Amino acid sequence: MPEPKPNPKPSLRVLIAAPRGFCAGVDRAIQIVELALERFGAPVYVRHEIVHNRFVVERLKGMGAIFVDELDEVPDDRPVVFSAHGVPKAVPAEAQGRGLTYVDATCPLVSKVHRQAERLIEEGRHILFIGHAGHPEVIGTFGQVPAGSMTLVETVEDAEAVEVPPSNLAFLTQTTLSVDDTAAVVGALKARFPEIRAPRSEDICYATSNRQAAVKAIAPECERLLVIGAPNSSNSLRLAEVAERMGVSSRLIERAADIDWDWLGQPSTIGLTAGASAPELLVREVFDALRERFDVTEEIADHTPERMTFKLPRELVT
Ligand code: 10G
Ligand code: SF4
Repeated sequence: MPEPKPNPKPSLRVLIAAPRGFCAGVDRAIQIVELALERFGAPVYVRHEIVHNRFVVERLKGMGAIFVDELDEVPDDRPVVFSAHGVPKAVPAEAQGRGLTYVDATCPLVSKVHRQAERLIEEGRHILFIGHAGHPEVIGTFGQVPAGSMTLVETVEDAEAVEVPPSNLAFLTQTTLSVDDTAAVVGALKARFPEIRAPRSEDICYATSNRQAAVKAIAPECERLLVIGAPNSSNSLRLAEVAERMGVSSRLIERAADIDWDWLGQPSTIGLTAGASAPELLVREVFDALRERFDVTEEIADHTPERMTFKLPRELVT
């Protein structure tokens, strides 16, 4: 009797979005922690997750980083790194007051928004800040200006209802928002306050908008989309949202073990992408898990090549 043939695996085309994964600010922030560990030895304290990814955080913990929520958990004689999302001014001020050694890993594109906020306040304007309540970047940006001089606007409804002085207004935004939702909120603000001052250039950063555009480019061909990213990662959540709005059922997963195989079913084409804080290693891990169950064809859908890099803080490279 001939051996029964094993069932062939079903075919699956995987469209891998590009760009995806680490942005220049995340790359820089992780390097800062690694360099601080080299320069100062372990332990190096990090205030808040350096970027919103458990895998990245665990790896750095393994190298000797200790993650804390607030500065009062940092001993006087150890260095501390501030996360890529930025911190209120009070945080470096407190570190200075205590004589702590600190390195600021705030992304330069977030710092740019901080400086814009300061300038607008110097001009006597009130700022409407478009962002998500409670996110560390929003807390950091509010902490650049005096209390009461900035008002949070999360939605079009907020923009239509917000009560602020009618003149001398400006708006700024978080860097990791939905490009489409933000355009709608800005539209509502401009309809109510035609004179409102807009930022000189878009605050939503290149990495956020490129990753959303890359998902939009592949979504029409996909039956499902997997986004690798953490549940507290704003930019990653936005990627799943973009696809959902185009009618493509999407799931945010941290690792391959999170794939819901019943939900995935047996599609012919799926999309795969990763938020700005998710390492490429996890993309390969998910891809390998797909390969165990499917006969996979991989296609990289390169949308907008990225060449952005940021300089490291001088104190770590000299
Ligand atoms: O998308 P968010 O802001 O939640 O952060 P992340 O750590 O997931 O990704 C990198 C983006 C930043 C550091 C915020 S500018
Ligand atoms: Fe910087 Fe944009 Fe990355 Fe945030 S998402 S760290 S602003 S490059």
